[in-house]
Amino acid sequence: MTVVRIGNEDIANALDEIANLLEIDNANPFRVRAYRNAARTVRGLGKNLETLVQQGRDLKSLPGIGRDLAANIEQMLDTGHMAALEELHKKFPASLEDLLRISGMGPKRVQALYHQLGIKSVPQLERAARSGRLCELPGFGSKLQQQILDAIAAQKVAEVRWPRAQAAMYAEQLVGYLKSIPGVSEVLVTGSYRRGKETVGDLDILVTAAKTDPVMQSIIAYQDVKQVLSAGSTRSSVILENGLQVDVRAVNQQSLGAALHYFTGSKAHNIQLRRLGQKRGLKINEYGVFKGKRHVAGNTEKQVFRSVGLPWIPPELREGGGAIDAARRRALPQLIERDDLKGDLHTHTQATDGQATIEEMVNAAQRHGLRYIAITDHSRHLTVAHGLDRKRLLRQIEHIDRINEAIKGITVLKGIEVDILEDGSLDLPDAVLARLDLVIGAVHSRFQLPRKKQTERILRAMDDRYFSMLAHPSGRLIGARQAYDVDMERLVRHAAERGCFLELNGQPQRLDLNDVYCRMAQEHGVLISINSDAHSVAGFGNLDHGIVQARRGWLSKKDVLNTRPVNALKRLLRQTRS
Ligand code: DGT
Ligand code: CA
Ligand code: CA
Repeated sequence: MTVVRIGNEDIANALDEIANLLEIDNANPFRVRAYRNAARTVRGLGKNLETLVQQGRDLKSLPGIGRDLAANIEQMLDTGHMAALEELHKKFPASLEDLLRISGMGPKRVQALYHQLGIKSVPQLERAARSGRLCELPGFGSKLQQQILDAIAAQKVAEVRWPRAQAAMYAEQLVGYLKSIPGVSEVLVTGSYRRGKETVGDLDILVTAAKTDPVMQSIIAYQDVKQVLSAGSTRSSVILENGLQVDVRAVNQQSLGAALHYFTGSKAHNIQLRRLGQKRGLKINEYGVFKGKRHVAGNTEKQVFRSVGLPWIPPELREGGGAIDAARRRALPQLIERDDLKGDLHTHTQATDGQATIEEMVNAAQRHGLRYIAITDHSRHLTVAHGLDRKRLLRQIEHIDRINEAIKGITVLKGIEVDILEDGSLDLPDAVLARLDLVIGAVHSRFQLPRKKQTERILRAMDDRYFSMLAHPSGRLIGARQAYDVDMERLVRHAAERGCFLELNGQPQRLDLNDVYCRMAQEHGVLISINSDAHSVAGFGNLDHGIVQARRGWLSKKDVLNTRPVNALKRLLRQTRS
């Protein structure tokens, strides 16, 4: 019951990372070796460093651990971070460490690639290898070049992550199945899924039951299981037919809150919280909160947080990035919820590439509790979607006017998703755009423009007098297409100065703005619109995904444009034109 998960591995990893980055930095080889030796010592220790420190043991007495290293380790035990590592992180792009994870790539090789060819990321390495440029480097022959390409290909297969919405379908089925097992009371999905990450590596499911054996037997017998990785009395791992891994753990009721907290993670968050516990003489693990051997809390998550003097932190914020600090200062945001949304500002109809009529979309929006909906079909440049030209758009405008006269309880706004052309101009003349309530600009072509050109293209589009909002601002499609190269901070700043809005597109493959850029927009006071981009009546479900991403971006109701009542919204839209 009272086993502690020891952070030795975390510490050793940090020390190794420092050694790698120092080596890339051409640091003194003795220093590099000191970090590597220390990592090895920590790994082979056989005793929990955390416990040693608690017992007052001097870390300097360990082989290969001098004063500086001891201080580094104690700092990590204390705060969850090592300042020495953070300094190095500032110096090198994070993507450099991805290079080190490619099999066969040590720090020496990465150092050569980085300093001599300016290669900083796996895609850059792949391009260089394909073009044969790697052979220019001393020590890099054509054989190694091919090995690198093979390793990159293998890594792509191994690192499949699942879009959350896709994993959700499997999670829901499995949860239903587990709930139907006699004796099972709670079935909860934890891990990155519960934190709302846009992709998940695997599913982590927590079950409470009177008896755990039948649960474990049932999971292995689940019809969709392809392979059993491990099967124990309280924990099993299986792989489903589609390749998705599922870890199932059974716990007893008095540990439920502690287990839910632990397996929700993130790991970085768990480490930070455990530190807080230690300062109060508490041990926090997946079984509970302990004072000595006494179980003092753990039935509910709230209790776990309360044991360290904190309010409950929403899972979406548990990434180890400042939520605990905010909680301590009682400054956690009141995160936005689905019911806060009053309308949807990005939808498509049969007129272009949608599947439903305007009327059908409006009815569906009403069924989803919305008070306004903007019809924003594509513009003529997007020929694959049969984009609207001036004449067809004017006809749609009249049609919407007639619908608004006839309908009650919902307002239909007239809009367009207009292509931003390569030179930054919009795909329809201002005289037509002026007739609309809102104009959403979007990039659908020339994704490969260099950063400067791409950025200036979009800035110029924003400057159009009738531009209201930038759709899916980075253009990425999760698992399929990288974001185009653009200076997002400049876009955000410009939106703030220009007084226009940014979209958080709720399509599960887009979810773009991502969490980081949501926070950036919020800091600059740019309102974000959470839109479904629905292409059918079923598409309004995307709003739920958008909300999860917005919560990960720390957004509250006030930060989101379409939480405003229709009159306030119309005023804000008009202001973008003044
Ligand atoms: P994923 O599956 O890659 O999308 O990310 P997670 O966060 O679901 O990670 P996973 O499935 O490896 O583990 C689930 C949770 O269990 C994780 O968020 C925190 C907790 N956990 C796992 N390993 C450790 C560990 O070594 N130390 C601590 N403190 N927590 C851990
Ligand atoms: Ca997981
Ligand atoms: Ca897992």
